[in-house]
Amino acid sequence: MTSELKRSLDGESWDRLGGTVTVDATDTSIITDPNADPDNDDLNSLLEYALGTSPTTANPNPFKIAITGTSVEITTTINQEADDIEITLQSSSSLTGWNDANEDLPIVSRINNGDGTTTVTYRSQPGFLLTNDQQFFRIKVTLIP
Ligand SMILES: [Ca+2]
Ligand SMILES: [Ca+2]
Repeated sequence: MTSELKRSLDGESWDRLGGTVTVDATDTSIITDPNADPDNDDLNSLLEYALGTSPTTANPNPFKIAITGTSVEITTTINQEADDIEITLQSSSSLTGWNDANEDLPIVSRINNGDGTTTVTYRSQPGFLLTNDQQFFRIKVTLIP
């Protein structure tokens, strides 16, 4: 993966550049690496772009897991304008292998937050926890070439 993200000064938008990274000259918080985490909030800049959070302001991780009875619900924000990435919810029972979780946890709602992000909710069927004693979840973000 190469650095392909540009962040505008207003913090609102990113633009895809052809394999290079630039930032506005007056922006001192240079974003040069999608794997970097300049605000130290444990979200790298690619994730921040995908989730619609600021790469230069530490923010709580928007990826949340909740349990209701025997059902699992996962919510996250997604950057509506990021059309050059693919976001996949994945699960694992042992952290050694990951599977797409689309079938187990389909998207049940999308709420437009009015700020360029959408809150997406994934939810399992009731009983999911009865058949899966241990599950880990992650959001996988891939830059589309
Ligand atoms: Ca960060
Ligand atoms: Ca951040």
